[in-house]
Parts: sequence; structure tokens; C-alpha cells
Amino acid sequence: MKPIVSIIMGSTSDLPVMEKAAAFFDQMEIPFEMLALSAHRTPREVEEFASKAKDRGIKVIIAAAGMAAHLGGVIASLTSLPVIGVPIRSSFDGLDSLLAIVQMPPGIPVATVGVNGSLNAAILASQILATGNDQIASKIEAYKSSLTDKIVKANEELAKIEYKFKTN
Ligand code: RP5
Repeated sequence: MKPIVSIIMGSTSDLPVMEKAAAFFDQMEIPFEMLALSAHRTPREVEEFASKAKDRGIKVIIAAAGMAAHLGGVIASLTSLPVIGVPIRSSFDGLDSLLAIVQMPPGIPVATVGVNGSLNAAILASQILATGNDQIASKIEAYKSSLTDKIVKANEELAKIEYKFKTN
């Protein structure tokens, strides 16, 4: 299998958060790769990865990092592929990494999800892929319908709860 998505993380300490993204790609049957690369600890390897990702067939990159989180921005500066940043909560409740990822200068966007929002990053990456792939598009549509079903069931459960002044 050739990967079409890269999940990059600054450290394996980010893995517990990023596992949700990996599981979602498994569910969508989208081949992906996972690599640890650090903008500060392995800058040369980050450059090597980012400059070659497109030619290797990668379509979307997810970059997760905590603290002074420059990984997504550095990757985005070296590729025309869309980059989705996941701010990891490791200090200051993740506010430091959120701001470091989201506040990119004009010209080098990093689509940023919420703190520890790896599932949303994987969903967004899949939606980007779905624009050019009907199989992925129908899987995403089925996933989105399952979210509706969840709330329909929740309302059925809530309807069973009785209170003297509850009207429904
Ligand atoms: C960042 O620093 C990593 O993405 C991680 O979130 C944080 C801490 O890294 P470790 O010291 O646990 O390797 O680069």
C-alpha cells in the first residue's frame, strides 16, 4: 500500500493523542504513514520529508506538535500540499501550541484544529481527499450520517426520562 496521508508528530509522546487519527484512517480504509519528526530536534529531516512528500504521492499532511509548535508551519513552508496542524496539550493547557500553529503569517496557512483535535484533523484530511475520490466521499458521507443517528438515538433516550414538569 502507498500512503496518501502523512501523520507527523513532534515526539512519540504525542502518539496517545494521534492514535485517534490513525484509527479513523483505518476505518476509512485510507493508507497513511506515521513518522516522528521535530522542527527543532531534526530540522534537516523535516526539510527532507516536506520537500519530497508530494513526489511520493502524499496528498495531505497532518502535523501534531506541542509547546513551541513550529512543525506544521515549517512543513507548510516547504510544500504546496495542504497541512493540518494539531496543537498538542503539553504545557499552558495547549494554548502555546495552538497559537504557534494557528497564527501563521499570510502566505503559509496551516489549517488548525482544536487542542488535541486529532480526530477532526483526520476527518478534515479525509474530506480533502474525498474531493477527488468517490470511494472516500461515500465513506465520509456514511460517517457523517452515523453522527446524525447518534443524536436521533440520544433524543429517543431523553424522551424516556420522566420529570413532573418535563413536557416531552
Ligand atoms: C514537541 O514537544 C512534541 O511535539 C511534544 O508535544 C513536546 C514534548 O516532546 P517530548 O519532550 O515529550 O519528546 O516537540
